Amino acid sequence: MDWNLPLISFIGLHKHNRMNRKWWKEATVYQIYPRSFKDSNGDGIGDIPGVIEKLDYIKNLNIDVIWLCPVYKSPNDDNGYDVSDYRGILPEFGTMEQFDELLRGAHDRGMRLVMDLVANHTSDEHQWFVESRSSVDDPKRDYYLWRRGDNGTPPNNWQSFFGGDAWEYDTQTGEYYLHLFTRKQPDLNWDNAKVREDIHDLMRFWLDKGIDGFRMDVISLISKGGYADSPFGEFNETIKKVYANGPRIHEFLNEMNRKVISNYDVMTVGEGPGIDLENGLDYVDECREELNMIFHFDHMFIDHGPEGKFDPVPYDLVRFKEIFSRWDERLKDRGWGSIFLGNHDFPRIVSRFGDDAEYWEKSAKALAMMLHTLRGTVYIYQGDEIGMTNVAFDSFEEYDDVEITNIVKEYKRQGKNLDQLLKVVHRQGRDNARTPMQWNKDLNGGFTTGSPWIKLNPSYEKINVADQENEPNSILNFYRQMISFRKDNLTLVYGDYECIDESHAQVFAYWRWDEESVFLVLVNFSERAHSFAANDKFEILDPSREMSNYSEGHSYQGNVFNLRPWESTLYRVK
Ligand code: ISL
Ligand code: CA
Repeated sequence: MDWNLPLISFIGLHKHNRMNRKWWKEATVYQIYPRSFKDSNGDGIGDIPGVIEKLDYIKNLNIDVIWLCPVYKSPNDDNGYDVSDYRGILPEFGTMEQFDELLRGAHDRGMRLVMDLVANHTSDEHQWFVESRSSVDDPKRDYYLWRRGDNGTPPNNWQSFFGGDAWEYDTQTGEYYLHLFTRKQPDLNWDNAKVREDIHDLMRFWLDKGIDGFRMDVISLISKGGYADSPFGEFNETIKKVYANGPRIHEFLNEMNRKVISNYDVMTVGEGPGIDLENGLDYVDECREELNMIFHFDHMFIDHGPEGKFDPVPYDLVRFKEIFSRWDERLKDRGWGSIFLGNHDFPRIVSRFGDDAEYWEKSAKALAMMLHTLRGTVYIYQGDEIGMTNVAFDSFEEYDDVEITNIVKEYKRQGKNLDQLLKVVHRQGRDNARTPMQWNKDLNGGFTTGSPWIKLNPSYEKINVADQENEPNSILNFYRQMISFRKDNLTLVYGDYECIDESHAQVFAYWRWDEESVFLVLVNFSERAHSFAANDKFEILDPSREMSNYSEGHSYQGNVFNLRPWESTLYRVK
């Protein structure tokens, strides 16, 4: 291949990418679920001083940004995603002084801190709701979505994300209020300008303290449309067309950006059920001035069957690759992507997309390589950097998550098979990601000296930070190297992306390139060996192997690479 041709196109087409450099585009973000991270005082609950204790650990992982899940006052119906006071810290997590210390500690180490903004709904114990529910003519009545029922039945057929009606009848005033999540999470009425101003104010409160941005919980849901029955049988379709992407969503986000966000050097990432390839760019197109990034769920719902997450089906790698490729294509030069495979709402990534048995270590590293070589900001969920796996508790009593509790109730009501459900919970339940962080092999994995709020995954004797600190070839050290390799090679951040042989059902391979370098990334998503032929987009003369989960024995001939089980290798071709 003639090198001159692609070089010309590099200069012409791709140089401007670098001109739009932003710290948050180059960042690797580490998500902390504080309840399960580190307990400092032996009450069994992770807390802010626990996070402070571990700041050096996070820094040594080469992290740039910490995203802290909610630490606000909350009755914890949904583990903090039900806020009762946006300006107060939940006492079991610590005090505002300790929060300030955490923020300083992160900044002193050259890291940034992003908080979770949960503003689609509040807790029913928030003062606004307490007042709102008190009478139909309370000044706060219109802060929430109250409707008259229809002859003793709810205003419409909307269903909660966690099962059951999305409307709760309130005897005090004889009306229903909307809650897309639990009945203790009433939805705010964003059409009310006072609600928006109050949210803007509380955002300023945190930004003025110096935090570095927000992850915005279910932000795609804040604008509600009409209140007609949903005509769709399928829940995901209902989300997209009825609950999410409402008529004023972009007006609200643009207003928030103009009035609040644009006054600070911060990042925003909106979480969005109902966001897909069709509408995603509307949220992050740089010229629209709404959000920097979104979390879409196209790949996270990939194994959901017709009945949703508790009806799992095997996932298809071709489809998986397609999702990443189509999104890259859609956002290219216009908006910015988020690269993640898990969080506190989903199973452990190595159990879900890798192999948590024989090829545990290899596959965890393979996923780490994929995360750090696709275009977009990288998000790592706590524990994935040591390859934490799913947990399989023996009974429902050992689970805590309200989503699990609700589905169990629903199965009982319908007389469905609970043994079967337990197996599905082992695979899909959110508590897979919420068992405590595994620091060492001492009592309770070093998470707490007391009795943990949720049991540890017994795997902590085998999978823990302390062991991996001492092992040069550990998953943890692989993450460290991958993160810093990406930072040193901005081609992996900004460079173009092209999938090779998209229809290959076992290997995910792609080119990343710009005027500076050309990389070839090969990830074998299977326990079998494969010979994989790269295309001739770039000439492969004497590629240098930069990163791999196999330390030796690499073989290739021309452009054909012999990949061993779960092998992932990154070559520099130029
Ligand atoms: O986990 C899910 C379904 O099993 C998702 O649909 C999830 O409910 C959705 O992505 C919204 O998640 C966010 O808001 C919820 C909260 O429970 C989640 O923890 C949070 O990440 C309500 O605030
Ligand atoms: Ca504690």
